Amino acid sequence: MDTQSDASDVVVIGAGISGLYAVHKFRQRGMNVHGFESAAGVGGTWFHNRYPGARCDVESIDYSYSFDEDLQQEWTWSERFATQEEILAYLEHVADRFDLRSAYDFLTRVVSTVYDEEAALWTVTTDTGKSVTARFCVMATGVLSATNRPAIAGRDSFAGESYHTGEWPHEPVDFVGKRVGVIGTGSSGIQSIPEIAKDAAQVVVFQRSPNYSIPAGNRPLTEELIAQVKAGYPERRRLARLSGGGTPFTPYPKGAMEVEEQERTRIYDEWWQRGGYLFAKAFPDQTTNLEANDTARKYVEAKIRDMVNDPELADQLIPNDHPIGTKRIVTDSGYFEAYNRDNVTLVNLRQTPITEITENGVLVGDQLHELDMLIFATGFDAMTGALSRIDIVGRGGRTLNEDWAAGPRTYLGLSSAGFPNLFNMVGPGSPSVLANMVLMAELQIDWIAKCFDYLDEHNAVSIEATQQAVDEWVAECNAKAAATLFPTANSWYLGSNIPGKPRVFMPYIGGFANYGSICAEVAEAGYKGFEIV
Ligand code: N01
Repeated sequence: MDTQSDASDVVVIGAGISGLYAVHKFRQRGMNVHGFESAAGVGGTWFHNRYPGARCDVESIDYSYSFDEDLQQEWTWSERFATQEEILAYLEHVADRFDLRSAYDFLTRVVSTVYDEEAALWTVTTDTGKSVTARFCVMATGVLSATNRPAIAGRDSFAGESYHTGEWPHEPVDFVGKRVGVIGTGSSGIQSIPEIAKDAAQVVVFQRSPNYSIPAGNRPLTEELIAQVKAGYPERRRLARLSGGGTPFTPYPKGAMEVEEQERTRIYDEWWQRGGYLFAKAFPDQTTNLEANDTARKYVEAKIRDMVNDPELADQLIPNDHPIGTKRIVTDSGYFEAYNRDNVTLVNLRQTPITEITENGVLVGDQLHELDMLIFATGFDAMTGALSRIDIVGRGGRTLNEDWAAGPRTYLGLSSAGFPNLFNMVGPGSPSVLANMVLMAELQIDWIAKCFDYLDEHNAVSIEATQQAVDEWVAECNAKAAATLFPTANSWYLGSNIPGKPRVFMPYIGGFANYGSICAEVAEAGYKGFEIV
């Protein structure tokens, strides 16, 4: 291992959507930016999640950068919901177009970042022995990037091929003629199962909790539609910024219980056609009022029963443990219909849990499901996992892991008390996964860049959230979540999928537009709630 030390103005950790834009924006300010990325290339989530069927559930025309008009005019999406491959090609194009790769050390994992109070500098150390000192540190480490392989007995003893959807190999995986087991029915499992079933001899789905999933209604984008979108992009982006989730859609103006059943069904039909997770937003009270939620749930249950031929199987595929929308509704292509195939079998782990994974397959009760391949679609240590794997040491030797032991504690999701000049991107305390990640990242990075301008104008060395601002923001985030049905679901939003993780609703659920206004007001008020030295 060679040891080498460098100095920069700012270190950006991660080359996904937020890291790439951070590098570009900070360089535009004339800053010397050093990036680190553990993968071999750019793309973050879209570099790693190459499993069959992987697509984004936000429409391609919205899930793209807005910061450069030429970029958004030049790039043309081919489908309504883009594949992983196309999104990765887009991010690679952005990296080339703005020469972003040159900022990065790839295949380099950051192991620690330590603040030196006297020098007011962060020292970022990596697994290659290289370290960089910088005034600012931007954690663009991703919220669904630390994979979770649950500690099922015998987990590593399986002798066949084994993959995690979030660490999918770059070489093609051949399913033809194979018996494939899939553990997990979240978005990754639900997107991949129908694709795998097309080639595999047999697919055995090990389901612990059924999930709501709604067909994407994916289709190629016509030239006419593309021309229309490109002509109206500024307005489309404006509406997205005024919305609750960073896409240009607003719910029906009345609550679900304020309209007659016929009108309610008409609206559900309309939002069903829109496809996917957006269905949770048809009515403004759908995820705050259980009675309203029940109407949405019943509508979707009937649809699932229509799609699955065997009524008993349909029963097992319909969730009964959470209000619809309080876990991310999956956006699928042919998931429920896949169970009508002869080669797809459901194993209901609520009836009989997995006993152990063996050399030959998965033992459930006393039945061994013999497999050639086992796929873990078991998700992520979401929102905090990637950060917790880095030793982040702030003022007075205080670590972020200690500070967040009972759940993440931030002001605006951006900053934590005791960690000057360290910014966290798109994470807990921000709308994060509840919003369009691309616009979310742009909002925060633009805010940070303006903050850098302010610090320069005021000859200031550092900025840090005050303890009081953090306490108040955490209380605000908790209050916003408590006013919804979200905390009633055992979701990864609450860390419930990771044994021992504190049960705290992590994203700010007050809406993307509100969050943007709050951040702007804080800046206009001279960075209210921050201590600037
Ligand atoms: O992960 P998940 P994911 N034994 O945590 C099961 C985004 N995303 O990768 O619910 C048996 O949702 C677990 O069961 P349970 C999107 O935001 C988006 O699928 O804990 N099963 C669950 O079924 C999404 O929400 C897209 O009972 C076990 C599954 O594994 C997020 O990423 C595509 C188990 C994990 O589901 C995460 O999705 C992909 C065990 N011990 C991802 N442990 C798009 O469409 C876990 N499970 C854009």
